[in-house]
Amino acid sequence: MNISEPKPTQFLEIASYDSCNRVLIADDDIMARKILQSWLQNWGYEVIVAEDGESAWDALQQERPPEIVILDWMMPKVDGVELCRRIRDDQRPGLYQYILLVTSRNEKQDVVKGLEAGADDYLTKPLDRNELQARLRVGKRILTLQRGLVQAREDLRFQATHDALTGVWNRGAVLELLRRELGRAIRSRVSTGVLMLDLDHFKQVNDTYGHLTGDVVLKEVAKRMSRAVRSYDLASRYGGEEFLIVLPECNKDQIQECAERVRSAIATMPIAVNGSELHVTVSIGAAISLRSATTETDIIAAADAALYKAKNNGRNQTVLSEALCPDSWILSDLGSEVPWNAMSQNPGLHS
Ligand code: GH3
Ligand code: MG
Ligand code: MG
Repeated sequence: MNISEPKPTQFLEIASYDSCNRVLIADDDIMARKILQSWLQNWGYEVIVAEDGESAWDALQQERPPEIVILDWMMPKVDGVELCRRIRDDQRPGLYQYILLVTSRNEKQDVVKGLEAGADDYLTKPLDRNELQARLRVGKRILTLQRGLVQAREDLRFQATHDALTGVWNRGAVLELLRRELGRAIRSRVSTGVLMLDLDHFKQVNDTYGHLTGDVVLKEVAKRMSRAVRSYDLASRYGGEEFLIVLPECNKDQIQECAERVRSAIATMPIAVNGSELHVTVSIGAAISLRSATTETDIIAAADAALYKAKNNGRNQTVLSEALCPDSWILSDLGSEVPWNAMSQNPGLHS
């Protein structure tokens, strides 16, 4: 996933806090349905009605399903208890539905059966208008609390895996993603590319303009880098002023193109900060995994060594590692081969 302007909610679909207003009424008794519908509409709920368990289930399959469900115990096809079970078995993470089971029975074991099937609350017919209204408010309160907890958990998960300054993946997360990607690549017989970027003479930016300006530059570099890669590439901050990009299913052509896109996206336009225009460049070390086992340590070491060469060659350029890619190795699964000397025809690219 390329995260150019990340938001925690990209992790998980979580219904917004104020949206616990959609209610599904499932009841085979037309009069009961009509009365409930008119009460709920008067209280400001958006109402969806279903006349049996099967159509209630269909109504719950829509992309934005109702948040509160009022289910009649006795219904043809699929009864309320069975529907409760289905809803709970199929629960999407972050999209909890509050279920009120309604029945004319009131024996203790029925209450237990309903709650064990997944109902949150239980009402007996004939319904009392005020009691129903109060219980719906309880439902909304529970839903709001539940969503707040899920949101907080997702925010924490986001913070644990993303860099606080730039919003791209952090080092720990990208190393794990790279490890998984390399494993997947071996199974699917494809190659993974890695770009290690380091800002050129960045210390001078801090020394001349201050640390805060340096931070703005880092953010802008992360943004440009993220925009320059494919949607399924993984852009990360590896440390200080170093960034790592993982390119799943990548061949020599693609890594060359991608590195050049990233390099020029950063070098071509100066970065405007507090009235100054800063010309920033990056050096890039590139490496592609072998189709036999390549560990994340190996590929990063190869990209690092290539980055070192790029710095020594004069910076603002890419060097593609030969450590993991001997000439004899051909990416036949992935399309065309590029001779090594083709890399040096581009002024920004060297091998
Ligand atoms: P080279 O071209 O050889 O990479 O030179 P350089 O100046 O970029 O490299 P050096 O390693 O000497 O300096 C890196 C600088 O990056 C020093 C450090 O203060 C700065 N830096 C690291 N992390 C941050 C950060 O989060 N914010 C800011 N503003 N600066 C940072
Ligand atoms: Mg550095
Ligand atoms: Mg540097």
